[in-house]
Amino acid sequence: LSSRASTILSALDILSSKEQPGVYDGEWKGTGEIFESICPTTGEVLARIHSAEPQELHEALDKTREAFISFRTVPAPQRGEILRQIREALAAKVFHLGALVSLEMGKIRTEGVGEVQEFVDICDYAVGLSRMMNGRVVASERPGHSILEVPNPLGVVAVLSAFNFPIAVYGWNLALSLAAGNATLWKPSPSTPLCSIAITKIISRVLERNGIPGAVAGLMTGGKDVGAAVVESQNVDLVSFTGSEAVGRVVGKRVQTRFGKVLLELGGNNASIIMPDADLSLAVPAVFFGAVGTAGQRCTSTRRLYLHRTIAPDFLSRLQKLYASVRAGDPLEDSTLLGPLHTQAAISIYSDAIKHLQDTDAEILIGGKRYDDAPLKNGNFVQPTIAIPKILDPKNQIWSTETFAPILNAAVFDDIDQAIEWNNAVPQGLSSSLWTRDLKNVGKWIGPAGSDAGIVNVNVGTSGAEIGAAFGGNKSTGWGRESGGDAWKQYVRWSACTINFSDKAPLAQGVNFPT
Ligand code: UN1
Repeated sequence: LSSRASTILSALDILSSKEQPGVYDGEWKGTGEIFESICPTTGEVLARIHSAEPQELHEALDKTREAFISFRTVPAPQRGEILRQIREALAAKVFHLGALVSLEMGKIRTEGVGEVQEFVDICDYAVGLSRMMNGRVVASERPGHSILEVPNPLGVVAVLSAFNFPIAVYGWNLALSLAAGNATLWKPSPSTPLCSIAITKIISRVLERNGIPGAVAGLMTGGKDVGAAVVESQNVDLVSFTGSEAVGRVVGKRVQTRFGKVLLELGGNNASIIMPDADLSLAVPAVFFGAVGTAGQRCTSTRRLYLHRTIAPDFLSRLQKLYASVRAGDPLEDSTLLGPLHTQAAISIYSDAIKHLQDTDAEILIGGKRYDDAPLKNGNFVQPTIAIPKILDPKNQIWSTETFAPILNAAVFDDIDQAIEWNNAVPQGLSSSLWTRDLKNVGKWIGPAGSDAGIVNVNVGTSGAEIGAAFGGNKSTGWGRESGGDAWKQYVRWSACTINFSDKAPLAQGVNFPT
């Protein structure tokens, strides 16, 4: 193993070269199939992880349920105190954890640290929440009666997370789930097991110190079979899934079939719209970050760019200059802006999309190829690309599919209504961004005839949302909301409790039923 990899792994207490267990339910175990964690920058195998075999899987699910039974009676502010300690433990390791994200997932250093910061932030939020998960007192129509709406812990929450945010998305779920009094079982992407092991080790130590069962924050690495077993388990009350639309459709149906709760964060296919009065000195760098940041592998990445005709040539020439200056390389180096794609398979997805653009006579303004000189050719590096498709039909696959790679398709419009129509014409509805100084445009954009997305920004790019507002999208993005806002309300079970403290027992609606 390279020395920088060993340094990062040993700082996080992970056995580098050895095979190691990838299941935690109070104890570390795993004697199932072996998964490799492969560095996308160099191709080196970072570790081999044993996933769960079926018996271990069932045991872990049972232990998670038992952990819930004991944890649900811990008062919410005490759960908040545990979250505060988790926050401190994560903050103490933020740079090493960020480096591990860069090493294993491939995003650049500042973004790796940034996603660990999201976990720290949501812990802060959830500490406060632990004293604010309020129910309501509702006025009863009957004398001497009161109605309470009471939030109670829900049960077991399974989090199935994706490779692109191997730490933050689990953080959003765990923090709310733990504040709400649930036990959480994490099934991470099989290609980022080390991130999940490092985080689970940190959290399990805090739980242990507080005498809380480890299975309150369990881990279950593995592939499709393990994911399917978790999704189908009657032991799991809420499945929070982040991933592709195709898999999300299956997960949604399966959970619904057994009447479980589901929270879906699926594809994004996000547009930025640039009006003639936009401040281009802000808009151009924002589109650059949105499209090239994380090598185009955020759900919130900018994939479509709609430019008003009057500013289109100027905008594109400025954007091209930034693209030409991009420094591709090792994501752990401070000067790098562009890391690799996460897997080799993603290179084919990128190449197929470029080929389809070429076959349909799109103009490729810049990019379109792999980096095939050493050392970049050892990793999964592709050039960020701007294309002007000939085809303008938003239903065409060029515009309607989410390609998880740094390809930005641009088109010119004359009228804001046209741009909003294009923005909304795709199946997905995660993030969107309008650049203008005109209040009339803003009003339209955020109103009923505006953007049909969960994130509707003005003079802010499509990616990089803060944790305070609810995060999620409409339509084929799955309608899920995580993180801030009212998202916590999904992690509890609500009871409407009518209490009679009078000497009579009247029926509602004045119904008379004499005995
Ligand atoms: C994702 O890509 O799955 O808003 C999450 C953002 C990040 C989270 C992205 N805070 O881009």
